[in-house]
Amino acid sequence: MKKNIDILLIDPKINKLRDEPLFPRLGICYLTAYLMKYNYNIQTIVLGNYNSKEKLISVLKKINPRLIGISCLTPEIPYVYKIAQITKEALNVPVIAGGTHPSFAAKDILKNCKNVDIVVKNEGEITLKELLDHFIRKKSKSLREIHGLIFRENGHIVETENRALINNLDDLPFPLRNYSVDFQTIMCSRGCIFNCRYCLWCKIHGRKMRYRSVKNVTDEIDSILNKNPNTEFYFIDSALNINDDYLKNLCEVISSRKIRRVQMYFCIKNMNSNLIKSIKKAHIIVFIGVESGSKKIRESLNKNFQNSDVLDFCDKLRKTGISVCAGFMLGLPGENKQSLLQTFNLIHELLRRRVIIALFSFMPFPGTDIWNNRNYDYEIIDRDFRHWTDDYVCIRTSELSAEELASYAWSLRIIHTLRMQWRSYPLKILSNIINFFPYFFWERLFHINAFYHRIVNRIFTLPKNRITLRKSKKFYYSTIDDMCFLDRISTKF
Ligand code: B12
Ligand code: SF4
Repeated sequence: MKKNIDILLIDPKINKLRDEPLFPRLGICYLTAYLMKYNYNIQTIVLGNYNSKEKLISVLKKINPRLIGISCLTPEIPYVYKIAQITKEALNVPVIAGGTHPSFAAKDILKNCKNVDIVVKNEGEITLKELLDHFIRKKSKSLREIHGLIFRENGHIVETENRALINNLDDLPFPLRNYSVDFQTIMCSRGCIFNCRYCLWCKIHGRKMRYRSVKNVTDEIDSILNKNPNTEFYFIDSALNINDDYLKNLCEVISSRKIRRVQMYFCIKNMNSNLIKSIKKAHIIVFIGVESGSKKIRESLNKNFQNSDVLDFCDKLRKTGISVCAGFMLGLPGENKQSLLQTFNLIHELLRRRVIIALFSFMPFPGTDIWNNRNYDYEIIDRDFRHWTDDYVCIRTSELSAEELASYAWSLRIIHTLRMQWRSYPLKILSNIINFFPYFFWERLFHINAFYHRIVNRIFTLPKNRITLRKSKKFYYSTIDDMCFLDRISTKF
């Protein structure tokens, strides 16, 4: 006999990057496994698989769950409102929202969308289980007694006490994954001892590090490899090199398994040569968040290291043959031509050391210190969250317009791409010329006038046409009839 589904968890994967497979995000995989441990019947769907309103309605009716849970990142919020509306039309069951955006904008969500009934803040496992106990098993706890909730009651918004963080992560069952994909995110810890002003990780999972035992992580790695030996691992922990002993043990485990590719985030700090050797042996690709070449901007982000620290750190790893990828954000609060030039110069030094560079646009996500403290030098110029993805520039600073920020970012991307090691002969020659005159190119960039910025923007960013770009399916994949009803959705905040 077909089991009744207690909760349907929805991953509203709207902006699908070209190569990103359609499998549920890790948060949903954790929630599913946790609820199953308590014998609840769960189903998850990734919205990219149901790309029309009719299909979604028919799937909802077929599954016929008793509750709906929707995970939500900031750019997804307007779509989440739409999904909530469709689910209410189709089923009229309680709709619960959780995840990064709801954790910080719970009241806005309840005010803006009457179809979302309850918001779960921060870590969701225990809170969601208690919600199911309440709705499905009719256990006595009233909603007011469940920690970590915000909900509507008789027209008023009620907020319950904060949920304590899960102490022993080994108690959590392994996330329920889709093993048909060759790429898995995995986490050994929750929390972060740093407090970068643009970050939400330390806010959701706290400032205190909570580690799984290496044995527990090893068992999970082995169970994944047993099901798919080709799996690549992307460790999403804040900075695994905070704890030398833990990282060393983890490296030993990784070295002893034949893993195709492993990526980890590190912070910039002195590492001893033995640890570096272990990292090399485990073939780990190291990601670091440098964010800016300007000391002043970095300090305002609470990132207190020098450019020389970044270069020393990369030198040490690169000399041992470890691949390093350094991430930068362009258009940070207080960004001006001078800070951009400092960033360009640092990138130049890193490229000489064959460090891979990843460039992102800064976005002041709700809940971050930069969002909360309006004394930072920036002004949001596009308040439509749907646009807050990828390379989009949604702010301006007192010295640079969004158009200028976008075109500097694109110019840097172009130069950076050309400076890569090309195999084809004409590109190789061009790349060598640019490598020879990098300062010339970069400095020229700052003397170019508004006409140049307009042209670059017209070609590369096309901000007003982003939805059209998505529809072209060449770059993006959209869902639910390309959200044809988006015009009617309000994104007030
Ligand atoms: C891994 C990752 C990715 C991977 C996702 C791979 C995958 N399928 O899992 C990739 C690279 C694809 C990615 C893409 C993007 N990402 Co990303 N990503 C992350 C990262 C590093 C980890 C997320 C994670 O797995 N966390 C671990 C889980 C366990 O925690 P969690 O998600 O918070 O879930 C818990 C709670 O939130 C809650 N919860 C979550 N969902 C729900 C639902 C319900 C119903 C309930 C009750 C509770 C609940 O319970 C969970 C368990 O405790 C975070 C940064 C970070 N360190 O958090 C950024 C982060 C989530 N990403 C972010 C962004 C912006 C994006 C993109 C939009 C970027 C872009 N392209 O422009 C895209 C969106 C892609 C998409 N369509 O989904 C932002 C979100 C900011 C925001 N305010 O929403 C973050 C926070 C990074 C940042 N910039 O600060 N990302
Ligand atoms: S180190 Fe990373 S996870 Fe920690 S606060 Fe900074 S950006 Fe966030």
